[in-house]
Formats: sequence, C-alpha cells, structure tokens
Amino acid sequence: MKIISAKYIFKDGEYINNSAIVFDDSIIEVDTLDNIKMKYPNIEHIEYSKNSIIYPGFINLHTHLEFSANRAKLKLGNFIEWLYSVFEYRDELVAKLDEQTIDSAIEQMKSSGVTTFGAISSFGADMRACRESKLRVIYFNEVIGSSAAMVDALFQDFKLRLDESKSISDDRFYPAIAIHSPYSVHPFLLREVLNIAKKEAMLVTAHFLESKEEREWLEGASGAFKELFKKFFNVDTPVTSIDEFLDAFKDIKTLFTHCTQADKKELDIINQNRGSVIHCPRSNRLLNCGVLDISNVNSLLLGTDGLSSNYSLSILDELKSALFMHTKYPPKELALNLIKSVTINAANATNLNVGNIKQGAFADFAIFELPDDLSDESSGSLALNTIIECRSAKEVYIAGEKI
Ligand code: MCF
Ligand code: FE
Repeated sequence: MKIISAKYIFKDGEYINNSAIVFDDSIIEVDTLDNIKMKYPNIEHIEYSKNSIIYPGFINLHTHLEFSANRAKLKLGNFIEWLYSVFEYRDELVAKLDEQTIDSAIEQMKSSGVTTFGAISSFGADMRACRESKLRVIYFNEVIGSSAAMVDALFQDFKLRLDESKSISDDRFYPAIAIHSPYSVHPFLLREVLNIAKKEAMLVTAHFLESKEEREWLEGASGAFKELFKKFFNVDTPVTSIDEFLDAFKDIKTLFTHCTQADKKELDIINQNRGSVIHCPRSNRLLNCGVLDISNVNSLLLGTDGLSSNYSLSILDELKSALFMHTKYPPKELALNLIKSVTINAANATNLNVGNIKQGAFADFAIFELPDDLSDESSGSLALNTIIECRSAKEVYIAGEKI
C-alpha cells in the first residue's frame, strides 16, 4: 500500500487540490492529504512536484495494431484511394508485422499517458502481443464480409478468434467485438455476431458513416463505392441501409467510430441508445472524411485509429489536433471536454474499472507536469495546458506499478 499525491488530481471530471490517493493494485481511498497522512502515517508516500497533475490513465479507444508496419505504403488524402491501397498492400503489411513493431506502437501510446486501449483486430495477428502487454487492452475481434457465399466461413473464422481471445482473458485483456461497418458486413453476420455480444455482455464497436462515399453507397447504391464493390465483389447494391444498420444496435450500448458523415438524426439515435462516438480527428483529416459534429454527440470518446491512417499513436497528438479542429468552441471548454473523452467518458462507455480516480478503480495513473509559471489555475486552463504543453507523460502506473 502506498500514498500518491500531486498539486492536482483529476477526479470525476474535475481537478481537486490538496488531496492524495491510497492504493495497492486498486485505489483504496481518496481524501485530503492531511486526512490521508493521519490515517496512514507509516506507508510510503510518492509526492509529485508542485506543478503536477495525477490523471487516471488515458484511454485510446480505437487503433489497429495489425497495420503498425505501415509508414507511407497506404495512400492518404482520399478515403477511396486509401481503401484501394488497403486491398493492395494489406497482406504485405501484415507479413511485415513482428512483435517489436507492435510493442513499439504500444510504447508510443504508453508514453502519451495511455493505460487502456481498444485494438481492432482483423486477423488475430496482434493477440499475443496485446495479451503480453502491460497495458490494459479491449481486444475487438473484427467481423467483416458482405458476400453471402462467404458468410459461413467468415463467421467460423470470427468465432475461432473470439474463442481464443476469451480463453486468455483477464483484467488486462478484455475480449470484445468489432463490426467493421454497414457497407462491409452481411446482415446475417451482423445478427449472429450481435447475438453473441448480447449473450456474453461483450463490448461492441463499429466504424460508421466515415466517408461521403459510404453514405452515397448506403443511400443510393451510387458513388465511388459502386465501382469498388463491382470490381472486388461483383456486387451492385449495398447489403443494408443506414437505418437498418442502426436498428440492429438498438439494445446494445455500442461505440461507433468516426461518424463524420452522420447527421443530427443519426447521432440522436446513437445518443438515445446510450451509445458513444469515438472521434479520430487525425485519421478523418488524412482520409479527407470531414469533421465530426461534436455538438450532437452526448458521449464523446477519442481514438488515434491505426498507423494505417495516422502518423503516431500518441493520444496527446490526437488531443491537440481535436483542440485545433473544432474552432467553434472556446479552447478551455473544449480542452476540458477532450480530457473527459479520454477518461471519465471512456469509463462510462466501457463499464471497465478504469478512467476515473475513485475507490475500487484500478490504480492506473498518468502523471503530467505543467509549466512552473502557470498562473491560470481554472479547470479549463489546466486541461488546455496539459494538451498544449505536455509532449509525454512524466510517469505511468498500471495496477499500482510504475511501468
Ligand atoms: O478506421 C480506419 C478507416 N476505416 C476503416 N477501416 C480501417 C481503418 N484503419 C484500418 N482499417 C481496417 C479495417 O479494420 O482496414 C480494413 C478493415 O480490416 C478495411 S476493409 C475494407
Ligand atoms: Fe478504424
């Protein structure tokens, strides 16, 4: 058992002063420093400098580690060109993937203060590395495939990966489910896989309305997807509509990723179903997918996406981009909301014991040091300065251990 304290602690979405945390692998108590010292006079006290903040470890809810070998093979700048390049180079990139490449991708996240991440896994090639990582992982086994002829084989393959991930689950590795997208998953697969999710109470994520071309295809069987589907799958019409797809999730609290092309009506359906939106601003910019309308999102989360469509997995880089992208919000207010998106909002959306500093939560911390001449100590300013001034976390703890 130890005590940890700093000038500020980010608890329940706000900054508190003169406080301390007692922890082992979980948080035992949070109280004023004076009370804690009185109650626990003889245990080790780790005291961070006067400009430090203890955050719950940050949560990056969307990445694709299997694409970590990509630097510039996949074509950025246009969603459709990127998708063609994924088809062309995917096998090559996965063949190049080794444990060291995945580990260094995970290390990048950790340096930025991330202690829990969501990994979308298409093939299971990153399963061992995720399991062996010290970070906590929500391991989203992806299901993908729109052709009726392939549905059975794809379902079997998905179940094998899911079962394997279930057999190695523990409190740092949570098996979960990723539905790739409305355009790429056959309704049969969607139904069967969501039945498993419901039965086993697993977390579910899905890419949703990422590009204009996706909407054009789903609404009118037209646009650039038409040629792509004809060429690769000999198909002329989409397998589902936007409404049908959303309807399938109505009693599952789902994490929808991107939603850059979703309108108010669709975002409201997600809100009503207690769903969340994982915002990936840099990936959206680099694939020219537009900007998510965050004003219509109740539960905003943040993700870096993979190195397939981004240049780093630092959640601090992602926070910075989001801060500069949504110019209609005052910087301090937006910064505080963004810090919540990687902490308390993520805790509420995933129901995991992370993302907040409270009794019973895992002792996962990210400590950041702010400039020593900081004069504005308002919450918005602390959040803003964390985002613009910090290049990395000073220290990261998982289950009470410095890693
Ligand atoms: O989030 C980005 C962009 N949108 C969709 N998919 C992916 C992203 N990064 C990687 N992917 C993967 C996806 O999981 O690329 C493949 C899927 O396996 C594209 S499949 C048509
Ligand atoms: Fe993605």
